[in-house]
Amino acid sequence: MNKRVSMLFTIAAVAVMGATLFGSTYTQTQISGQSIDMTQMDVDVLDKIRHMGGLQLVMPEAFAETDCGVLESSGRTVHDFQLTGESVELPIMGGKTYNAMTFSGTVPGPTLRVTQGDVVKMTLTIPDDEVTGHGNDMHASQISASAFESVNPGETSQYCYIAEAAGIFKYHCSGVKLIGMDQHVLSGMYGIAIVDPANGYKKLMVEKTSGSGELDRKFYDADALEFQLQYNQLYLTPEGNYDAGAMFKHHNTATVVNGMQFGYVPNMAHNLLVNGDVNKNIFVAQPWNGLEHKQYQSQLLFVENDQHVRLFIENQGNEPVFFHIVGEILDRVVQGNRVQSAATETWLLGGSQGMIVDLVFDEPGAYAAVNHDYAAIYTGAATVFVAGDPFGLNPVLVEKGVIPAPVPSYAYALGNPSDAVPPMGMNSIAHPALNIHGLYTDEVASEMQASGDYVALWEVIPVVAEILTS
Ligand SMILES: [Cu+2]
Repeated sequence: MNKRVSMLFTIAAVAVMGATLFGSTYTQTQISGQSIDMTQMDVDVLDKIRHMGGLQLVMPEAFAETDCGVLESSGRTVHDFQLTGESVELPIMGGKTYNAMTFSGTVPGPTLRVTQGDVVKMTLTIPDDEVTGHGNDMHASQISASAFESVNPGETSQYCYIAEAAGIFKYHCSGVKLIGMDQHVLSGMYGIAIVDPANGYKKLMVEKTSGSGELDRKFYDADALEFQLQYNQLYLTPEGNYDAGAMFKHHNTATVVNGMQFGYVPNMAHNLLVNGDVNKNIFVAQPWNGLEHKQYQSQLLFVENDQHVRLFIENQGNEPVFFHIVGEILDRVVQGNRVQSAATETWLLGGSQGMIVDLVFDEPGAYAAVNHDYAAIYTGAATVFVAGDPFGLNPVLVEKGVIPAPVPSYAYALGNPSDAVPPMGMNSIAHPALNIHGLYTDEVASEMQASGDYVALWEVIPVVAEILTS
């Protein structure tokens, strides 16, 4: 291909990229003479880009180039964030598997946590036996997109940046020079970076009425018990392959939270504790009920009453998230490091948008965090929090010797699911225990078990059940 033709293809490719990814202001006229029909906004477009050999980024160097050497010796704290790109088979609801793509064998990928002003050194390694190249685009960075180049199997690449803005930020695979980016992200290659504000988080104010007509303000320390929830969709063929046609039509086959449909609902152990029978379900849908699911067995999120809880929430997907907690009010909504709302019922997240929700669970009970889009709820976006001891289990658990004394949350007996808990930050309250839960490969789950930092509930529950039923 001569230089002139090659340049035309690049222009056309950029036009198509703009149209395909960002909603087009390009018209057929503007790219007339090219072989791509812009009225065909479907899978064919991606196929044509593929046949052209990918997209070449020709955008100007809009942001300052960063150099790892300079940044590493800048005196700032440096975080070495290493990821691998791995295609693996992972389970979906209903006993089948799908062809997932992962960062480091987990969906979502590992969470990066830094403080505003720190340097991030992002290294992506693609193993020799991986079937495709991958890239990594971290939304916490502000560097030329050309830094997110594709990395081929058997290669390693890195870039560095200063995390200048506080907040929660998506990171995701950028495909092979943008080819297949949709497939890679919607098959599991996404995660978050949490950038803690340089001066820490703010204390939480909750308005309370006194009953005598006066308004009271209750303040909670900035330290909070933290969770992370990442929303996404799966678009799959019956064989478990990515279905681009379904994606273009927004016909998702599953709504996932941290990679799984209904990953945080009761299981057989909770049935036993509450109903005295492992087979008597306490929730309408318990697809990951049995011990045989190991790291995939559903687990609940346990919090104390009157405790400051901080949720890091990211919409990784292709559909909006109407975040709501059934039975609770979102006491504060923060985006970046700015308060957006307080005492609100629901907050909307568009695609690739995140927020920090601060709240206090006022009464003992079970609360479902949902994407308040009924299609999303019914296809997987229901996550159950249990606050305090709503089922009156403390006396039983103490009497049977499972716990030595009454506890303020069931996390002291069962732990909280590891994939829903971010790394510790500057205002984090440590969870009493963490159990191994998540869309992890068996290798990742065994490494976690071997570390001794996590509880393997599939081994502990039979022992506890024995005690409770004896
Ligand atoms: Cu990828």
